[in-house]
Amino acid sequence: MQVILAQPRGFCAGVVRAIEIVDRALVKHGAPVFVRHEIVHNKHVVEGLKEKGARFVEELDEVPTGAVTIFSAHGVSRAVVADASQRQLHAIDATCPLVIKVHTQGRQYAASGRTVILIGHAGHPEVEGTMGQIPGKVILVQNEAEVGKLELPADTPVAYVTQTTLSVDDTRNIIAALGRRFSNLVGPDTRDICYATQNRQSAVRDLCKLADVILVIGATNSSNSNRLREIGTESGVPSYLIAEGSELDPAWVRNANVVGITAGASAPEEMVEDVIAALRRLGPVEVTTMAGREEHAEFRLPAELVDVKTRAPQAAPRKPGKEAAAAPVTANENIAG
Ligand code: 0CM
Ligand code: SF4
Repeated sequence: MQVILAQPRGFCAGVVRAIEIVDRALVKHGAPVFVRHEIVHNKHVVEGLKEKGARFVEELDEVPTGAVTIFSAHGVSRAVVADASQRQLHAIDATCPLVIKVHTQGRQYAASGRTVILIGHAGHPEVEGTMGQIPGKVILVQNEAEVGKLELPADTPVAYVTQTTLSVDDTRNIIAALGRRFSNLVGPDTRDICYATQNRQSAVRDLCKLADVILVIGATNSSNSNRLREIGTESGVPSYLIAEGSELDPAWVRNANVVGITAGASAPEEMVEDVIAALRRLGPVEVTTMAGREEHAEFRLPAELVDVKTRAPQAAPRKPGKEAAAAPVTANENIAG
């Protein structure tokens, strides 16, 4: 069996930064530090941090007054920030800078008097955070059908922003539907979809041309990971989202000559290795990495953690395979500085 690994795959700069923030906060302040929501959507990451003394909560009322509390990479509403301040928590913000960028953009659109539409998935923590960061009413639109149901005059000044981890193709279609519905519409096109999401979607699309089956390593609650599996399925290649090797069903790969593997932005490379080990238990496996885009993004840490040294960094950036071809970085990668 031939295994081809997508390039890029796995951890993005926002995930590396968020995990590093929890690690450094533990060193600086000692255990426990509290984390609101899974720091990123991956149970292996969460369990690793729990072992070091992090405690994960869904709501701030589970956190003792004054405790160190980290907001997850997905961001929080202004109500959560205010609640943390009222409870005198020592809040540290691990929201990805690319999510913060969407918050800022949404606030600017609202301040200019436009009705703001957020394209995203209901119930996702990033959507809850972004809606709660923009003053006034923000209308959530999840698909083209919902655009048709909007009860606003066609000449309403409207602006849209998007969740960072959407399908580029679906989002383009929703934006086109908004363009047909409103005469005065502004927005970032698909540029709110982050570089990591876009790059992993392009890579899996390329992988689909070579593979008989696609395995996406990631969690079922990870939006960007789900989008990778959808692209595989839409390309006509049987595609499965699994967290680790134990979830591999041998029947999926029984007749496959080429298995394509990618990983969501929150999935550790160890889990890719775990899945390859599970494939090896079924028979001989030859592993190669596809040529693809190299990523160099690196996001600054919060000032209070910059000089803190961790004992064992959990999230060292993965070195691309030597087959990977150099390619220019995308625009929003450059905000890393
Ligand atoms: O947003 P999504 O569900 O894809 O989150 P994740 O934790 O799987 O990936 C990293 C991020 C962000 C924001
Ligand atoms: Fe940031 Fe994109 Fe990574 Fe989310 S997936 S943490 S938005 S870089």
